[in-house]
This record gives sequence, structure tokens and C-alpha cells, in this order.
Amino acid sequence: FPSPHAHLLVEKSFHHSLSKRQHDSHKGTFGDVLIVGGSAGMAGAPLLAGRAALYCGAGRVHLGYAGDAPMFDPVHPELMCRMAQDSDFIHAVVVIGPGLGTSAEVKTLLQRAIQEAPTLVLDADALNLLAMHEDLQALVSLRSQQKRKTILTPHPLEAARLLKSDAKIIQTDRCHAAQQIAQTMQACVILKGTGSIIAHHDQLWINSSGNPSLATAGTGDVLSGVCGALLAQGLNPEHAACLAVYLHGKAADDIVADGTGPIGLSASEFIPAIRQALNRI
Ligand code: NPW
Ligand code: AMP
Ligand code: MG
Repeated sequence: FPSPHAHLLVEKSFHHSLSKRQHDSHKGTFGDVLIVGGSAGMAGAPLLAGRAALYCGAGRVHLGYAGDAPMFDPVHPELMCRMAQDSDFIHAVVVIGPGLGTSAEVKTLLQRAIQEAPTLVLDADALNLLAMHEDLQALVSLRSQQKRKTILTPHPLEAARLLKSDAKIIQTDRCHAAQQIAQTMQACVILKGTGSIIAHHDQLWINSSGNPSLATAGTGDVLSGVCGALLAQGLNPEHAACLAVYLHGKAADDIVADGTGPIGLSASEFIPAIRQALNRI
């Protein structure tokens, strides 16, 4: 193992992860998730994240669109859609980045999320914007002093942009790269890709689940929504990150074991399988 602090994530790492639902619980008990993203041409990304948050047990899921907001999701009319600028960033776990784009207008949305959200997941274009703007990186690292929780979910190229490196170099020492980002941002980091790494303070976890059926557009957007839902239900960032990554991979393994895939699965198809894995764990 690369470090004495590294743990392998396997099924038995997660016994009693989400506590049993109380008989008198209600939607307020399970928290609100707000997904912020969806510039022109990428309206699907927030839908994937939002549907994943819904299927992983968030009490209410809101979508804040940076581009033209759909009035509702006909597949999941439970999702509440509006313009991102009119969304409430304070009373939800905010997941920002899926399909967000990197324009000057969306930079303002990201700054708001970093400053207002008590709990934040930074994915995709939110990470690309951070790489472009050091002032935003400084604001992210301030969050830990304010006792605000943050997860970053880079894939290797997003990690390379953050570290001003290149994806090949990141892949040669993935643990080190994840730890470097965690240290700079004072946050929990998921470095995605085969054997995703979770880094938080001096702790490291390495995921054992997952397979190449996940190598398709939108699976990262799904993962960010799973993280949001687990945070909304009260898990701390490192626990939410580890469980989200494990379930995401386990769902893919279950689908392949059932005889569908690994070729030709679409990101949407993983979402019900993640729900099943969560309810079984
Ligand atoms: P290559 O090809 O090897 O050079 P980008 P994005 C690399 C949204 N989406 N190991 C690899 O580089 C997202 O949310 C919207 C090694 C790959 O080609 C973002 O906002 C969708 N390398 C936006 O699109 C569905 C790896 O990174 C490149 C790697 C752009 O996000 C799709 C891609 O990185 C999408 O999610 C690995 N494990 N993984 C929608 N339906 O609306 C990735 N790479 O250029 O940052 O583009 O990730 O597609
Ligand atoms: P993104 O590139 O943001 O859409 O994220 C892709 C997601 O799929 C991440 O959670 C990756 O860890 C996962 N993934 C992609 N390819 C593989 C693979 N070959 N094995 C396991 N997980 C993968
Ligand atoms: Mg992605």
C-alpha cells in the first residue's frame, strides 16, 4: 500500500452507513440538495446529478440552471427546476459544476456557492473554473476555517488542471495528487478513475468497486449527485465520499454481473442500481 494511512474500500467498510429511517421521519429529515450547472448544450448533466440525488434519498432536489432552465423534468417531475441565479444556496447541500461551462457569468455563481453553501460539492466545470481563478481557490480553502464542508471530485484531467500538471503525471502517483489537492483546498478530494482515491487530511482510501462500463459520458455527473444526497442525510464529507464512490462502482459491478454490459451502458442506467446497492448495504 502507498501509505500506512491508506484503507481499501470494500463492502464491509460500510455497515450501518445511513441510519435506519425513523418511523416519523419526513422529507425535511433527509435534507435539500441543489444542483447548479447546465449551460447551453449541457442541460442533461444536472438532470443526471439531480436524479441520482433523488434516488439516493435526498428529501428534496432542486436544479439551478445556468442556461435556459427546463420547466420540469418529465421523467422525474419531483425535481424542482429554476434559474441558478434565483436559487437558494444557503439551505441546501450545493453540488456545482455538472455542465456549468466556464464563462464569466458562471464564475459569479461559483463564487456565490463557495461563499454561501454550508456544504458544497465541486465537480466538472466548477473545478475547471477553480483552476483558472486562484482567488476562488483561496475562497475554497477558507471554508474549512469556517467549519463548512467541501468535497472536490476531479477526474485525472481536472486534477491536472488544478495542479498545473498533466493527466499522465497525475496517473503515475494518484495518491500524491489527491493529497496535494486536499491540502491546497483544505477539503475532501475524490480523484476519480479506476481505483478512485479519496483523500482527506492525512487519510487515504482506495476504492475496490467499479469497472469500465462506467467509462461513458455522464457517470461523473451521477457521482456528484450521490455525494450531495449522502451529505444531505448527514454523513461527513469523507464518509459520504467513500460511500458514494463505493456504491457507484458496486452498481456498475452488479449490472455487469447481471449480464448487461460492460459495453453500451448509459449513465442513467446506473442510477437505479446505485439505489439498490445503497438499500442493500
Ligand atoms: P483524453 O481523451 O485521454 O485526452 P474534459 P468532460 C480525460 C459535462 N458533461 N483517466 C480524458 O482525456 C461535464 O459535467 C455533460 C485518464 C477525457 O477525454 C462538464 O461540465 C454531459 N484521463 C463538461 O461536460 C455528459 C481521463 O479527460 C477528458 C480520465 C466537460 O466534462 C458529459 C475529458 O475531460 C459530461 O459529463 C481517466 N479516468 N477521465 C451532458 N449530458 O450534459 C477523464 N480523462 O475535457 O474536462 O471533459 O469530463 O467531458
Ligand atoms: P467523469 O469523467 O467525470 O464523467 O467521471 C467518470 C466516472 O466513472 C468516475 O467516477 C470514474 O471513477 C468512473 N470510471 C470511469 N472509467 C472507469 C473505469 N475504467 N473503472 C472504474 N471506474 C471508472
Ligand atoms: Mg465529470
